[in-house]
Amino acid sequence: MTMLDEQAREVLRRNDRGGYTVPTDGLYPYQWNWDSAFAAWGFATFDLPRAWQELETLMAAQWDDGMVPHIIFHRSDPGYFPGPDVWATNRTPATSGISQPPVAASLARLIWQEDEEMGQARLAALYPRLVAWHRWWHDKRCTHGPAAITHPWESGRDNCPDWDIGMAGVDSSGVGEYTRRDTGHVDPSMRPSKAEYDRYIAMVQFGVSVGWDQQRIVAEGPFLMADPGITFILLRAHQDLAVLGRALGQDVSEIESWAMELRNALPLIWNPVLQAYDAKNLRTGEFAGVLGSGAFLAYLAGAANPELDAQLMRVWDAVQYGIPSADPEAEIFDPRRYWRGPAWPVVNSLMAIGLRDAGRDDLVARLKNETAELIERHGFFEYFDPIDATPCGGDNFTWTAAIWLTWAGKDRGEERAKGAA
Ligand code: 9WN
Repeated sequence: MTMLDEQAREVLRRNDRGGYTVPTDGLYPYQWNWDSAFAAWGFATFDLPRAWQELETLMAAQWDDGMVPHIIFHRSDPGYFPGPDVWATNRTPATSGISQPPVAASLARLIWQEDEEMGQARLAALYPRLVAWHRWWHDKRCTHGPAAITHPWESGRDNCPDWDIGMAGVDSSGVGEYTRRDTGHVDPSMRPSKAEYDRYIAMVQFGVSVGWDQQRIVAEGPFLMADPGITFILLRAHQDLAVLGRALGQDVSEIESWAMELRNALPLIWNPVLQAYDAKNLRTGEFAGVLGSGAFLAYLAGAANPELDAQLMRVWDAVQYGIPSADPEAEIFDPRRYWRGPAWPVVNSLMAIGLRDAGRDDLVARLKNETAELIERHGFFEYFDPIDATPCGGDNFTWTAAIWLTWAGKDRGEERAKGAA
């Protein structure tokens, strides 16, 4: 075990709040949905029971309609805004009112593969909840075909340029006064702008005003966009969930039909002008017209094509450390601002799974090497500038540590020795 492996474990242990892990101390003091799934994957490299527990505390917060919220506010903390009082979902424990990328089934499958015998019972207990969550995505959010989001935070790629056209239509004039906390923890120039935050809060206020009624949010809410990122993550997760279901002796035909429907909907998010998958404003039918990491998650769902391959190589070759979250040759590119250009180790790890399945071992090796270098040079930061490797956002970040343990840092010693020989 290397020193970085030990440090990565330490990051997970230190961010452990007893059954759940915070993304990082200070900036994000609660349990976040997809962060927790990655944390579980990380724990699985050295503490399998703790890995299952992370997924259990996440899925225990599931709503009656199947939705798994994006934040679970186990203990109130004034260091984060918007907190439980702003979301006002009237749940115990308190939660936000939106969801996040459904990576849990895919990562549960990877964890279970490490723990087939002992993990079977824990998987069996989680399985119905995972199915209910996937059904929620299918029934409530795939009504237009691809997966739709009702708030940019649902995408996990919060302020990426994909959402700009949808955000432009959000009226934030009545949002009122509030104090942000995020800009007190990290460099404000890296965080979303005040105008963006006003709109984020206006969307939360709309959810509160309709009692978080999904049907009304989808039909009348201020924002509804098709997200290529979630579409591909969900498609992959449906397939992984079906594998888990079969292993548990369940009938998975319903899950298979969701996957088939979603795959058939992919042409709806292919933008022929952009020559790539693209986000779409479902209120107007307009494409976002920007290329970002959501499109490249197509690899995860086995949905890439030669045009997308060419785009991937173009944006990747334009930076030193892949894969940028937005097109470096586009005007909107901002290498250090959340999701508007930086490289995110956690997204790289998902793409690597897809590239590996596509037999692109050369690209997987390159991506792994570049991701590992970022972490070796600067530590477990939330994300990085893809041009000069500047570490950005929060430090001692759970998902970056998890990615080190599960992928980027795996066999790193031997690989470096081979490279030097
Ligand atoms: C809002 C926790 C989360 C991640 C998201 C990331 C950021 C929150 C924020 O942090 O979002 O959910 O306040 O900026 O964009 O992907 O899950 O790490």
